[in-house]
Amino acid sequence: MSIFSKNQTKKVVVNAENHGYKPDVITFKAGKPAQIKFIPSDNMGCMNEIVFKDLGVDKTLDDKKEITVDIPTDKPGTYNFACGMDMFHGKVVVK
Ligand SMILES: [Cu+2]
Repeated sequence: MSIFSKNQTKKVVVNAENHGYKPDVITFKAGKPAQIKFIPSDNMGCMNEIVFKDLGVDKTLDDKKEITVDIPTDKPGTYNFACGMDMFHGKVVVK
């Protein structure tokens, strides 16, 4: 199987005590399907909500379950994300 047909999946750990998102910058290659899995931790606070304003995504990390966000990779771009109160930030770069 060609590596070019492979999905790109990356994990981000969410922890309000540990300065937010680890990592807080996630890079994907344009042209391949891409997803981020947000992994909740024991210390969530308002970070239990994940907002991608540009993508119209607003999801809740309930009950310590991870959530998956699909990232469009049809063209290069940057998508910012934040917690529900817009205090913690991260960004996704498609290039
Ligand atoms: Cu917050």
